[in-house]
Amino acid sequence: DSFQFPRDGRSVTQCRICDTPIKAFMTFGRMPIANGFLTPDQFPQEHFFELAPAFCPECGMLQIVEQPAPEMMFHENYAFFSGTSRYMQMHFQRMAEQVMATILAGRSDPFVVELGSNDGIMLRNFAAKGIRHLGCEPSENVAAVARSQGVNTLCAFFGRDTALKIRAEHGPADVIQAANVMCHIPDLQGVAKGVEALLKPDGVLIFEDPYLGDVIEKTSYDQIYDEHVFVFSAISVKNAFARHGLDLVNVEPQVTHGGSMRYTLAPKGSRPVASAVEALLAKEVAQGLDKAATYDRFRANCETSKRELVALLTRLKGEGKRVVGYGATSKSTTVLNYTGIGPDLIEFISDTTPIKQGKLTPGMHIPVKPYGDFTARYPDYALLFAWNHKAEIMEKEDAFKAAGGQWIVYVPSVGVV
Ligand code: JHZ
Repeated sequence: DSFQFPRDGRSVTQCRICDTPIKAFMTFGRMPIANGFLTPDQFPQEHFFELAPAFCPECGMLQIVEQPAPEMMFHENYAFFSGTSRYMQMHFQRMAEQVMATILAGRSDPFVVELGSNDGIMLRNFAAKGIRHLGCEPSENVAAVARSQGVNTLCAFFGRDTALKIRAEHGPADVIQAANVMCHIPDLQGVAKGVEALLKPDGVLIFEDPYLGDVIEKTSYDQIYDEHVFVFSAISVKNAFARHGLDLVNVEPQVTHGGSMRYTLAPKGSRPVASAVEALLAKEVAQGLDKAATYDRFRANCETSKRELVALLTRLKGEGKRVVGYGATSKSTTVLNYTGIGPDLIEFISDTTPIKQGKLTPGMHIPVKPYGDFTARYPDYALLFAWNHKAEIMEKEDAFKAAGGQWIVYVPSVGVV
């Protein structure tokens, strides 16, 4: 048994969705809180848990065995602000426009609720059109930013109680949305019950998250960290929500976050099921997402990726090259702690988020510095931890290339580009 770390009581031996016994197919080892950027005086209190994914052979849900308590991850010092990417701002604007043009079209005084609304990056588009909306966001600091921009925000975790409270105050919702949030919530059943309580009979639930098919295809194992308790597929989403009277009625692939899927669900029988749903379910079976052997291959691919990244950085260090990280992402916490790459191999990580700057990365304690430190003295190599924002970043980093700088990537494989 590879589990050598104390549990905090939130680990499971049964699938969180269907109670089937599950067992981790690999371990990424000792892991800190992915967004737990810290100062040296906090080192003694740093929390670690074992990051180990498991696959449920019954309902197909990929999940981590142990997840730290939600309050350890989402609080008044939450470090991730959605608005840090300009492309993501455009993505959510388009998503909001699509919802307004389709589901909300012709409805009088519709009401939109978003779970995990962060700094209001999505809801501000509804607010700007005077549409009734409410964000439900447990991290007070990001919620405050949303409010300051005119986005109505309730600081709370979402479940049946919160849903009933919202309904009593605002009435039922036409649309409930969530982007990069649903896969964070261990009590998916509780969310489904909340949705049941809040949604109109002709309403829809729309959410998107990093997609398991992409994670497997690209060995993007860094999508697995404390906040991501689940990595969804159409198979697992369909099964999980069918238990709560919701049909999966549409699926739309997204390029965001390294490959995501947008799922639309509706009360049973209330809407036709798009042909894309059957097509994706068949594709997932062809890709083997429903088979345990697929995850054994994934583990082997992770081990190769780890070996190659450590070898590359070790070689560059031997050659006296300067290597700096680009984007102190949540994902990088898994990469750094799994590979054991620390400040000896990476001088610092550049990040535009003020709350992360001047701190050290969780676990491996690499300094995080403002973007200006990157441009002031370009390194020989920049390791692209924010690889999901590659298009946006490449567009603005011509000068780094022109100065002879090179990019190190590790998804879909380790290399220099
Ligand atoms: P980014 C977070 O994951 C956490 P992360 C969360 N669990 C989740 O699911 C996704 O978001 C949605 C910086 N940056 O988006 C900003 C630059 O410095 O990959 C961010 O700190 N320069 C909720 O943390 C980080 O990189 C830039 O030009 O993995 C990107 O983080 C850009 C574009 C970003 O999410």
